[in-house]
Amino acid sequence: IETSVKKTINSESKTFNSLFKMDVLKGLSSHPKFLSSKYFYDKKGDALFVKIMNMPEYYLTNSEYDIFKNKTEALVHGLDINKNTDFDLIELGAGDGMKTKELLKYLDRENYQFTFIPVDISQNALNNLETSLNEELPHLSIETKQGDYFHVLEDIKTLPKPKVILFLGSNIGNLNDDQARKFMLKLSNTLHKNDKIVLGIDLIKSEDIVLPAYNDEQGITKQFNLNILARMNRELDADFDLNAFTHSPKYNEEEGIAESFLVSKIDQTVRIKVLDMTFNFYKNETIHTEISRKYNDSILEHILEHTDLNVKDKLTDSKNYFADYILNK
Ligand code: AVJ
Repeated sequence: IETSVKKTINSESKTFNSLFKMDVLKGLSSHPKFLSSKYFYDKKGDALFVKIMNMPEYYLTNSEYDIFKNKTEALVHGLDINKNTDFDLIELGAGDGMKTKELLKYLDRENYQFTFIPVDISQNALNNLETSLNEELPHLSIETKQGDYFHVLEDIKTLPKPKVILFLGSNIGNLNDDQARKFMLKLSNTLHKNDKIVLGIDLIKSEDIVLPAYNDEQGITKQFNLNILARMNRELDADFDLNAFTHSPKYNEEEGIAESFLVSKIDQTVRIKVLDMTFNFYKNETIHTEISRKYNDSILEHILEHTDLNVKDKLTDSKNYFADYILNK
């Protein structure tokens, strides 16, 4: 394995690429098989996710946009920012910034002093965001940061100014509760007293609303899920036949947990050249690719239990589908 690992390292993302390899090896050697949803987001995956955010079934983005567009003043009020002090506005998983732009425009108009620091795993998404912000808000001070949330927190910790952290879009929902507790604890420990977090989470609701968001008519979510196989073909020289797998989303309404799987349609063997290995899939075998957790107040309390964070405010959209919580350290 060592030699083939070395051979394929590409200069741009050395560590990332070898992490991908190690994670694929681990996930496809496990029973049941799994792959991390963070690997959806390459250039193709980013574009598919933008399409997802624009689909009628994917209510999450519209609901949170409703809050950012129509409750901007309440949101900024909840953040308790002193207009005379410089602060850092850090967004974890910034994506295309559609919702955040509403907040940025407001802060800009009201003469708040701040630097916007969008963090994303995708350099491609950051480049697109920086370009569009330079056009729309030419005076905005921006510093992009590429990386995994967990790793980026180390850098954020050393920033001296007061901070507002945006963690929107129910991105936290890709973590299971145990991981979310650890993450929020780590996040809390990177903050100073009175720093704020805006945590956007999807609220538990019925299956007839949630499931279509992960199983749209046009099949965009299916392509998004399959992109993880396509990405292994591209980057790890694998030979996955995308037609030999189906997209299978599930939602448990009592727990409020949506999950996505890829299911092998047939008995098959796939070769991943870069790992110098083959993997067997039996008919109907699943690969778990994503969890999209939904929340309520008590689940959130449980996740924040051992942190120094307190819920200061809760803003919801007009349909009560989604909530942005303001947390105070
Ligand atoms: C970006 C993690 C919030 O789980 O709803 C959308 C990703 N996956 N459709 C979500 C996603 C399938 C999304 N998050």
